[in-house]
Amino acid sequence: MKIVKAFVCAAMLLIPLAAAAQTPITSRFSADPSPHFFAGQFYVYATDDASNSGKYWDSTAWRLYTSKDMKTWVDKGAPLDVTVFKWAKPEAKAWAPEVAFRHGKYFFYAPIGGDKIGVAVGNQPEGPFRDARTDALIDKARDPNVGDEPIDPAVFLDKDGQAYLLFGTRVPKIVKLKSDMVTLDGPIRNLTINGFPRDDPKKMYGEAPFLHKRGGLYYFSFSTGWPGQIVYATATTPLGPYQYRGVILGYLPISTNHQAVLEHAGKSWLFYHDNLLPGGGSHRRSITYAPLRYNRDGAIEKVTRQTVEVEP
Ligand code: FUB
Repeated sequence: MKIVKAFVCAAMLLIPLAAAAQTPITSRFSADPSPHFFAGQFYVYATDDASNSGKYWDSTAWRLYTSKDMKTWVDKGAPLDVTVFKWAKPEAKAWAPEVAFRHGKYFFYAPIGGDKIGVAVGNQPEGPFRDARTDALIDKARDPNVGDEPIDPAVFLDKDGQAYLLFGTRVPKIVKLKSDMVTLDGPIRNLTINGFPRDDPKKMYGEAPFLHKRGGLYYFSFSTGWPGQIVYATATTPLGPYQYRGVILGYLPISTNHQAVLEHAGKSWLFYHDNLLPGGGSHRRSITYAPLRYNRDGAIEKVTRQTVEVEP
């Protein structure tokens, strides 16, 4: 009995400790993190769930949070909103952003209205950003093979200098970018993922494509749907084909899951959104992160969502 009591006490002590590990970076509802280390500090660009209607993801501006130590985060407001793109409807929804640094400039890839991706450019990571073109970089009405929804842009800059833009729902899309980062270079291709587990029909590509490289291997991570798990596949070339490898993060109690990997100073983190703030939900998400660990064979260890797993 004493042993049982001791175990229960220890478990009770562990609960707040474990829950504390899953802390949102901001008390403002936000989602779809695009994390970076630029100019000596951490930057997270995000979809703004605090200014949406609460019934849909219909906010029209993106948010930025910065940190020097990944513990204390500063809300830098809205570095960009859809009105910067004169070709966009001012009420068009502003979804999962991406930012890339090249040639001393910061490129902001902005999915607008669910059918276009714009690109803005700035000299500082916090902006201001101006439209880098006079039209959308990706436009469902103009470009072949963009799929159902050209959203969720992610940029991967390989060591050989070739940049790639990934995007899309249901079928992952990849296209080369010219060195200027604002022009497509060649066709939009489908990205092939082989080896999904046959016994799980829910294991498919949904959205949130992200590409990073480690030890010569390309890691393609994504959400499997609505709701979705974050899973990954690997390949020896950026264009694939990719081989399914496993789950990084399980289902969350919200309808979406959207991740990005940040690597800095030999460390690796998975940023994603969750339901961690009071009053939260599928349209009121919160950004958090967890360490990302690899096994010797290059497999990614599954990230434990501790707030759920220690629940009695
Ligand atoms: O935030 C709006 C949409 O929800 C994103 O584009 C998707 O990735 C999902 O997180």
